[in-house]
Amino acid sequence: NGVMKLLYPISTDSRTILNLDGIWKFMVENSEKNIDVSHPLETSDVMAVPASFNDQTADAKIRNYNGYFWYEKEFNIARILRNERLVLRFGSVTHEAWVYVNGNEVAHHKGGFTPFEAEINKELIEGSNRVTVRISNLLDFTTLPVGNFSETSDKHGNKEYNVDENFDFFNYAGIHRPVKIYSTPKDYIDDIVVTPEINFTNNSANIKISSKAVGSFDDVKIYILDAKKEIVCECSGTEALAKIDNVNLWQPLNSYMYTAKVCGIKDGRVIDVYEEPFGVRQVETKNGKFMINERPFYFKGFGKHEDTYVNGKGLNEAYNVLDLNLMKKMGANSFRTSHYPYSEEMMRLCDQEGIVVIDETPAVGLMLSFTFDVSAMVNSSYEDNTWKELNTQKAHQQVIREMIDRDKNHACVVMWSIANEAANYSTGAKEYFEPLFKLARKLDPQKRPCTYVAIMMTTPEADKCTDLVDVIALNRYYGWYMQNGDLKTAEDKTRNELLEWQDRYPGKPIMYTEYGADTISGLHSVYDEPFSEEYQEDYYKMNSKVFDEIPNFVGEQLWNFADFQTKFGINRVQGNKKGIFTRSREPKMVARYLSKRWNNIPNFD
Ligand code: BDP
Repeated sequence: NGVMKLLYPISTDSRTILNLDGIWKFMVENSEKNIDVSHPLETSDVMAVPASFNDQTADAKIRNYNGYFWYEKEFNIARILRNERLVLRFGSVTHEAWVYVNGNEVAHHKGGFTPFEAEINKELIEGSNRVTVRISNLLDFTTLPVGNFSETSDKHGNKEYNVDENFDFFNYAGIHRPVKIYSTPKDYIDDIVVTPEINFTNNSANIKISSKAVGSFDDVKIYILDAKKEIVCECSGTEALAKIDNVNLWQPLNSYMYTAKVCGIKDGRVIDVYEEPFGVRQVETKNGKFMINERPFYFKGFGKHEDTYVNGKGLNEAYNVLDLNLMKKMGANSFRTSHYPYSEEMMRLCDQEGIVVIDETPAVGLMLSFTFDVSAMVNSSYEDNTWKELNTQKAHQQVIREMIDRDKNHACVVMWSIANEAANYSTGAKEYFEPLFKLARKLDPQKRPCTYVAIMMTTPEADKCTDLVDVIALNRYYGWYMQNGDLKTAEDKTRNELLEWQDRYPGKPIMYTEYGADTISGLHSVYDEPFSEEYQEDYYKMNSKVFDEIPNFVGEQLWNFADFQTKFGINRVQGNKKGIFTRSREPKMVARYLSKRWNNIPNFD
């Protein structure tokens, strides 16, 4: 029941997959009517899965609904599979889910961006089966992301829930990622941890492969396959060590993927087989540089969202492929999974394509008061009560655990982002973040660098926890939210701040994880006014110029790859318009400038 270490479902000689994606029944919960899970849902509404429900409806009430809602689907299991272990798995359900099979609860999971699963053999019956999911999209001060929650009642006295997002993206919800039933034998491989260690002088690598098996195997045998699926070497045991000579490294935009084929063996027979892809690469920070395979890497790319028309935050693989192709065409090499872990399908694609990823938790909105006035914050005892009023520590530990559990073997992941724009300037921030960084560093078998992404007001003087981060990752909007329209002053501010960071922390690499300007595609101005395509281009040119002057500056990830949906607000015209591409991925004018710039900056210094 609930969370486990989760291998991505694949089919092998010992495993198969049934796909439950498609059309599901849908209904919002109505407090007047009790829902009896022992009977099929009484509704004629439907929703496609995987996708958010919000943009599939023509009903404004459903589109903006906050509360509990239900999905249901019927399925059959062929007799031939009944003796296998059968696991029902959700790639993600946003934000909390209770899962029933034929009316019996099999799983409960809170957290909208990580997978969960349950064995369902006991609940299955002959003939038609029913999977029912109750979902909540509510957010409050205990959840991640953080939402401002309130309860009211309608004119009949029925409860109504309100969630005001404490963050800048629409609170899309539903069954966002694939739903599968996969089979394994009764004795099975449960988890695989791959830790490569490169010997650069003789061009070889030691690969540590720890496998966790459930049930009894006499032995675990591992074959390392190269990209052509030919055996490179073999080893055995639950703690195995493989040595690859003449190793092909995983490099940014030059991916090479190996496979660890792990076989559980009993009485001389292979009972379970699992194939885990992995890349061989090393990351570390050193002397103000971000090193990949012992060379100083320069991040070029984006903060993104999982956000497309109609699908909302639901998996959209065509857009994933297009987005990576647009990135490569622009000379970008990386992105951040702002502001939550992205689909496993996207992570596997990035491994394959050599796209470098900063993997971020859903910790966004950890800031309860907002002002651009930093003058008070430089006081070391400044306190805005965020860390007294929020109660997210438990959820935060869980999302770190689940993100690292899921993504630990991905070569594309080079850094963990523990949070986006928290109140790091407020008293209590250090006490809040210290255990979280410790946890992430303990859990990650590859010991990747860790950071948090720091909001504007966290200047070098105001930030209370910079010593926790391996990379100083800054979100800065000089020339947009501040000095709007005045790029000359913005340039001075940008330069002064970056130089100050470098002065104070000469050993730490510095990068921008956000900078951008809202731009309405097609809006032009001879006066370079804000919101015009001309202003966006000038804004980026100004920033580029300063970046190139700072020796410890290791990367630029702008905000945002594409326009995206947000809640309504007077600062948002049909969403956030800071995209370099529109929401449908048409380039704005600035794409040409950036593309030229990035295609001329090598991936390594
Ligand atoms: C930052 C946030 C990001 C917003 C962006 C903006 O990290 O989610 O979308 O600024 O305002 O505060 O465009």
